[in-house]
Amino acid sequence: MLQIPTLDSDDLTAFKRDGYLVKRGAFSPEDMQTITTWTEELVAMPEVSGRHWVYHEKSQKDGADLISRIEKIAPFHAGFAELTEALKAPMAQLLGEPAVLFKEKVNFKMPGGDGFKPHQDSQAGWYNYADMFISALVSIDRSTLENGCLQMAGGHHKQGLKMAWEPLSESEMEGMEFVPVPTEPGDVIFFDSYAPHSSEPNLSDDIRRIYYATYNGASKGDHMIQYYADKYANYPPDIDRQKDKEYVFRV
Ligand SMILES: O=C(O)CCC(=O)C(=O)O
Ligand SMILES: [Fe+2]
Repeated sequence: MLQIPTLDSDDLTAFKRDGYLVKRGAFSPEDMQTITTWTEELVAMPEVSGRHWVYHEKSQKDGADLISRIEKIAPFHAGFAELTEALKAPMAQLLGEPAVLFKEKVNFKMPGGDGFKPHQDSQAGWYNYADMFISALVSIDRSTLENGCLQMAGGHHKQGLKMAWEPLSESEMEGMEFVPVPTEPGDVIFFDSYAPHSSEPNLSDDIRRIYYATYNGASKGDHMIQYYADKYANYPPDIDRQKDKEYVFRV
């Protein structure tokens, strides 16, 4: 059984103020060994239609094919399903009500994996489902500035949604300072779906795997099935793509 992370009142205060919270050592080294093994199992699972969703990218270093991301994991892996359960308690503390899972993924960011332009996660159409989500970032590997750790602009979540389906513009970013938040295995960053963040490509030689699980308050409903159905229609996993169609990652 994984340990259940618990937040204290200082954590809740920091989350309200900054729009994110770094909980160091939320999972023990033993739990992280287990989660790392699960992640290896996930990569080894056959990439077939109708299961977990695998997305690839071209290396920024040499154009080689890399796995960039695997989504929709917990329905097909009991270990990750347990992890989504373990995160519900701290999520409920932050949401002030029981937490319902919305979506989850692993961003692999292999050596050569690309970064992410500054954005708010709600910009990716999440506002169609609920007005507020919180994500937990579980650091599987160490993340550093060199391998593309998250960078957060604290305190700007209170301004709500900027332009949908576009990264943040220069004018929207005026007054924002993006600060690198390196993490060690077992650290968890909880962040609000309006908290601006970005990351650099991984030009180092180290893999940077991060698990993300996103939740909304139970009073806002259970949207996971509909979210995945809508996303499938617009941005299906690579295995289900039509050859002659172009799919654009927007935010
Ligand atoms: O994993 C990263 O570097 C950032 C990912 C991110 O912000 C996202 O997937 O929305
Ligand atoms: Fe994001």
